[in-house]
Amino acid sequence: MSDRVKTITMDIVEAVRDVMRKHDVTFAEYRAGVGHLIKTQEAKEIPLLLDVFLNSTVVEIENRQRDGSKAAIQGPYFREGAPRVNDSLAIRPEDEDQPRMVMRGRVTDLGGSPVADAVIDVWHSTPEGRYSGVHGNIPIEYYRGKITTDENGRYECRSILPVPYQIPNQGPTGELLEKHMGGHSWRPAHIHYWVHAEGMRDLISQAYFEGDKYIEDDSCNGGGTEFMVPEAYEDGVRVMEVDFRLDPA
Ligand code: MBD
Ligand code: FE
Repeated sequence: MSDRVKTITMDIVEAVRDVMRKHDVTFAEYRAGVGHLIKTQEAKEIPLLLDVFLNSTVVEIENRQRDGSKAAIQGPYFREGAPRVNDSLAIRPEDEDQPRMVMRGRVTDLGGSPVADAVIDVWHSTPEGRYSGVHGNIPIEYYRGKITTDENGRYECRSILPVPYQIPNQGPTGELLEKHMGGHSWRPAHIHYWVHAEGMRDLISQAYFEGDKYIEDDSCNGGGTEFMVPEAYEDGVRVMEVDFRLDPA
């Protein structure tokens, strides 16, 4: 028995009841809502549906307790067990011609001292906006990896350049956003990060690319320009310089 589970569950139920009363929800509408959830379950989109609407709220709560770099939404497509990588993520043979980026930066503590041996899980989508190990049968080793910081807290790793990204919109989540709510299902192109280091608080973050029109019109409420990286190139390769300042554990 958990008081917290009980209290939060009852508060959720009461909040939903208030909404139903406010809008005089009918039995038919109630049944339609249940039907939508059943479809979402059948399409395995419950993580997607919840993250579209609620992931950003967990982030907001978590960020009240952080003095260092702020967290960003994680999305539903992190997977355990990505390979350790050195200078590049694995690139699919069919993506060899895609433009490249280099991800680099420094991990420090709140005082600015380097954090060596931090492990940064990075993951991003394919050019068609799909994630390995999740969609279709893209092998999980592509566009995911664990990068380790050196003795100066620095990391550097290459990959292809992500592009603006549409969350899977052929299922019930897309139907809700587009057809029933008149919105869209786009997100800015993004890189996901999950930084782990001994004695430090984990940090889940993201980076966006300056110039992307979905940064401030994100179907997932992804934090906007706070996570935008200025446009810079080195030998024609987009440089994504992102530093992480970690709170203590
Ligand atoms: C994603 O790739 C994502 O990053 C988020 C936040 C939601 C859905 C899909
Ligand atoms: Fe994502």
